[in-house]
Amino acid sequence: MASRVISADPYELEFDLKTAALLIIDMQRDFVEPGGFGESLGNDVSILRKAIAPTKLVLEACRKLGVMVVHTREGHRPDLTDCPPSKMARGRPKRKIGDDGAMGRLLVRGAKGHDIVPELYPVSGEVVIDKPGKGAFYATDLELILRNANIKTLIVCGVTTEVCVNTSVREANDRGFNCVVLEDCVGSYFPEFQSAGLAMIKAQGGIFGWVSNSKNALQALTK
Ligand code: C5J
Repeated sequence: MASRVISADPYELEFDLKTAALLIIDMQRDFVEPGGFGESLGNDVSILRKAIAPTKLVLEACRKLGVMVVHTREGHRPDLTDCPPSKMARGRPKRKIGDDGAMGRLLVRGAKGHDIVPELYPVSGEVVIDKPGKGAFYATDLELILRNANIKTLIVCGVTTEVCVNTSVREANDRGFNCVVLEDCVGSYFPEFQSAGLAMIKAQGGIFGWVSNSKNALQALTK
C-alpha cells in the first residue's frame, strides 16, 4: 500500500516517501540569473525565477521528511573535452560555452554561474549530478544512484521545462521511474513551450508521466 497520493493529471499518483526522490534539474545561476548562459542565448531569465520559491517549499518539505534529494547541473569540464563541438556552435551565440561571462566561464564546472542558485543550494547528504547533456541520465551515474536507493518515483522541478526537464523525464520514464512534474516548479523562457512541454508529458494517459503542482505535492508529502 502506497503511503501517499498526489493529485495530478491525468490521474492521481500513489507513492511512498521511502521510494521517492525530489529531482531538481539545473537550477543554476547560468540559467536563471542575468549574465549567464541562458541570457547569452538571448533569453529573458526573469521568467524562470518564478519557479524558485515554490521549489524551495517542496525542497524544505522533502528535507524535513528525509525524502532523497537530487540536484543536477548542466555543464562541462574546464578543458571542454566532454562538450560536443556541435553543442558549442549551436545557435551561433555571441558568447559560447567556456567563454568568460559575468559569473565566470559559461557552463563550466567550478564557475560561479555553473553552480546552483543560493535559494536551493544543496545541503550535506544531497546528491549532485554533473551532466554534460540535456538529459540527467546521459553520461551520469544517476540511474545507479537511484536504483541503489530503491527509488521508484521522481518528483521533478527545474529548468527548462521543454529542454532538460522534458529530456530527463523521458529518460526516466524509459527506465521505469514514475515522474510527477510540478508545473509551478518548472520554467521555460517561452510561455508556449512551458504549456506544450507539460501537455506532452501528461497526454495519452500520462505517456511520460504526471503533472501536478507544489500545493498538491506539499499536501501529499505532509498529509
Ligand atoms: C538548456 C536546460 N535549456 N537546463 N538547458 O540548455 O534546460
